[in-house]
Amino acid sequence: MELSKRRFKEDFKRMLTELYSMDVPRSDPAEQYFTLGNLVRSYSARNWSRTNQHYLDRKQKQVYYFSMEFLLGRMLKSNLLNLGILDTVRSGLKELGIDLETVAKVELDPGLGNGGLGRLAACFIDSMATCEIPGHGNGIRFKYGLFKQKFVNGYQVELPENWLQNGNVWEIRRTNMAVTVNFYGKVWLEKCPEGYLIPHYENDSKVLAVPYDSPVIGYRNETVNTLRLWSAEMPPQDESTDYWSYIQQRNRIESISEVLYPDDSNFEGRLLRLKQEYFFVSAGVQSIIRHFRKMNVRMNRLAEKVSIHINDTHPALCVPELMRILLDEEHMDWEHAWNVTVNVMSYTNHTIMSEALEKWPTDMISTLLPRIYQIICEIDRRYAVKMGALYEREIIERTRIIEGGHVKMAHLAIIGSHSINGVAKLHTAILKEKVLHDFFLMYPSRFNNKTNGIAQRRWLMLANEPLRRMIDSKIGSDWESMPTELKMLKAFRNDEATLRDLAEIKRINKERFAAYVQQDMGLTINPDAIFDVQIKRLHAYKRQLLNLLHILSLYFKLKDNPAADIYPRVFIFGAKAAPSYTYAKEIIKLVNSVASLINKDPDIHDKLKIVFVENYGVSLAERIIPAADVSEQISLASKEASGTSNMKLMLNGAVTLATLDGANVEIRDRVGDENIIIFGLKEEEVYEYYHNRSYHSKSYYDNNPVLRRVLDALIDGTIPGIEAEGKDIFNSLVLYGDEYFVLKDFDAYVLAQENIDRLYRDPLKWQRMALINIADAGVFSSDYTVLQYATDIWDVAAKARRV
Ligand code: 26V
Repeated sequence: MELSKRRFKEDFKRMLTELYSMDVPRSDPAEQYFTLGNLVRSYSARNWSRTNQHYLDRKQKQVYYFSMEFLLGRMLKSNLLNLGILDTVRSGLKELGIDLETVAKVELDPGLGNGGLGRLAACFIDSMATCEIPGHGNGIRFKYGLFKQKFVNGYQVELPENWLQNGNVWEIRRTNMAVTVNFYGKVWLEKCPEGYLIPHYENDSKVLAVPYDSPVIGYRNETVNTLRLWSAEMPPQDESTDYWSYIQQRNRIESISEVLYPDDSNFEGRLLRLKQEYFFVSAGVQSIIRHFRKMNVRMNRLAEKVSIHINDTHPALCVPELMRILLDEEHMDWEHAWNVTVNVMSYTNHTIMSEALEKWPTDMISTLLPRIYQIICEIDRRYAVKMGALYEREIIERTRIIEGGHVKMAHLAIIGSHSINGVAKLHTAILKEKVLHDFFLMYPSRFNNKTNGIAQRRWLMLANEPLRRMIDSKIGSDWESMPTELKMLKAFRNDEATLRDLAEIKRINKERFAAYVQQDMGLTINPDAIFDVQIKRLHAYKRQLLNLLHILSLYFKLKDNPAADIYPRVFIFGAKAAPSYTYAKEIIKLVNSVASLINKDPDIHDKLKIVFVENYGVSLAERIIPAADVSEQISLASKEASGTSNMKLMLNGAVTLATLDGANVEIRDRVGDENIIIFGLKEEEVYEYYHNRSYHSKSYYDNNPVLRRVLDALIDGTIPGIEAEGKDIFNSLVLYGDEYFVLKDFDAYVLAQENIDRLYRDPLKWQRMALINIADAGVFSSDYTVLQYATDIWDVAAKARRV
């Protein structure tokens, strides 16, 4: 938008007076933040309503991205950037004596997600608005986001994250668009005079779903899409309701949108979680249908106008919910309704970890959602009949939705969708060949790959302004809307001045992070050291342990020979563990204990430091990623569906140290073997070991003296404070089979790390690698990813210029 500095300052002062009866000199950062937020909203208001009107007038097909999680991060600067007024506002505020950074920090980071899946959803809605795809987010307005992590004596402690405590400037409560969601009760079908079967409900319990809409502002265009998050409330009561039972019932209802479940690794069949899933699915689908009716198009053409995307299986109940509406409210016959439903739905799989797959007990679903359960049974029955005529019985048994007293949500999503995608080439291949092979045989054309992406606006333009300026000065700013243009940077691969600039920028970012660590943790780190970064959820398959065992091996090397030639390193970890995931929490304690041992050891000087940041999330990622030299992507091959921090780190000039897993494979294909460090078992080898049961971790302990010494340190008192944890971890690796091949990959990892040490000593060579990584990161923009979804899956129009 066009905005002069003068007008901005006037607007700002006026808004500050209107909202707070306050003038600039006396106002505090919180007042300034809310003033600015309101101003941004008012600037985007007209385009928001125009966008909606435009979609409706042209009856354009709409995409609804259903996701339990949207891990947005702070929105102030992102919205200013997308409106094209970041610089004007920053300098206008400066003239008023206000620092934008101070103001931006007032915003509480809305952590409405666990990790990759939720952050992907946030990048996608940003990219859909930017690419002018009519696409909106649909989710839950959790009162509490993912827990706040504290370390107490090295242990993770979880605290509530009350992100709404000061209000949320971005949202609009739309009471008039509330819908009712039904739970429990009895249901039976009766034939009505027109011949339809009509469901009758008795004793059901109703929840009011109230939408809160936030604008999703496209980058420098006129598109403003919507993120709709639902809040559970008590429906209006009649006067006879008893006061105390009212309060009790209200608490029960409001608990539905109270808190995000923090387990991304282990499925637990919690009733409240099932309520959450149906709650936002039913509210979302109902509101879509309500909106669709305004278009005056017949319901059997729904799929021409609406696409619903199921982000992982959490919203898989979209399938029976849409069926319910089409059958019970629109009186469509089953075949037509099913045809419409399958054409509307598409599904993304985000994990092959079997323990994360959702399986709900049938009695839980039938009690909580009686009508939905009937419909699921009928979908399952018809599936078995139809496919039973074509395929062997075993295949049908393995692929049915209801089996062994459970409803398998992935099967429901697959059978009910016209498209099923994985999130990186390797992941999709594993789905087709292994995990979902039966389904692939039956529905080969439904399967497709959509490699994940990231929003370069947040992860480069906002997080790394020095780098953005440098890139602009070298190749202009076209890359900002066409990220593959970053490849033009390669023209500078042998330009020493550019490579030195790049080093200088990295240095500035490292100093900035070091200052934060000093201030926040009281820990001094040396910006000349290699900053080696592993930031992601704590999970055994991601192998933070492998990283730690290597650190211990360096530690012992230095203890034996303080003069050993090790390039100084700062190892940076950021990770939350699911509160019930004991093993992951033990690893946190171990890393913290090793950190306090090494960081305090005078023999080590400045050669090794470990920084384990507390409460890793989007805001911390924005500080750490620009300061990273090395990106640790060391999951056991086949286990990480894609990874997205790998993309963010390469975009900021870190060199990737990786196994051939997830999107690392595609990163390698882009940058070439010279610009990435690959090590470790390959996916086929992992499957071969599984197949032959031929991996025996203990022999690595027995036969490798370096490894043995490192592992013994877990149990011999070398590391203070980890008795129980050290023993459990030692046992899991040495005695209980080492499920994720940590010991097997140890040597290869150590060699790869030695290679990093060597490469880093040649600054120009290193910076050239960094440059190539930045230049090749453009394809991993989520702009391209959503455009592929738009064309291949959703069949919606996008803005041609960006293709
Ligand atoms: C799963 C569950 C299961 C139990 C209940 C709570 C809960 C919450 C979240 C999840 C999601 C786990 C799957 C996930 O986050 N996958 C990650 O998705 C990223 C985006 O596609 C991908 O880059 C990561 O490799 C993948 O681990």
